[in-house]
Amino acid sequence: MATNDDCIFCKIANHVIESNYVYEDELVCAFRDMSPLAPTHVLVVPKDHYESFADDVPAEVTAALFHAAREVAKAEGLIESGFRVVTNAGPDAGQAVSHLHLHVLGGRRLTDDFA
Ligand code: DGP
Repeated sequence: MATNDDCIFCKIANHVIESNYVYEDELVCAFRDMSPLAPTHVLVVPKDHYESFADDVPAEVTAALFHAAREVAKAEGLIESGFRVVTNAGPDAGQAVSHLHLHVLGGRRLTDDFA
């Protein structure tokens, strides 16, 4: 697995285009969503390209994504108040960017739909 030259999240995850990063390790990075739906709305993405969580994502990448989501929640002060981790996969989920990403949302009372 590698990066996709046409993918915006590949470019952000590998610093070809810089963003507003809040976490980074060897496998994943996290940056603020450009259209936030909550006071904290951070995207956690792998550095390698996977279309969505429906892909054959290696277990170590899945673990790194969820580890990063928790680190983001800690750094944003959401552990006590609560937070949501969401991933959209495919058209029925409304996935807009075809690079696997977790949304980490918090900082307000979240409703029963996506956000
Ligand atoms: P989804 O529907 O799950 O594919 O959500 C994609 C999210 O990505 C959406 O909330 C907006 C965000 N987004 C799209 N392009 C960019 C970008 O170039 N930079 C940042 N920071 N966020 C982006």
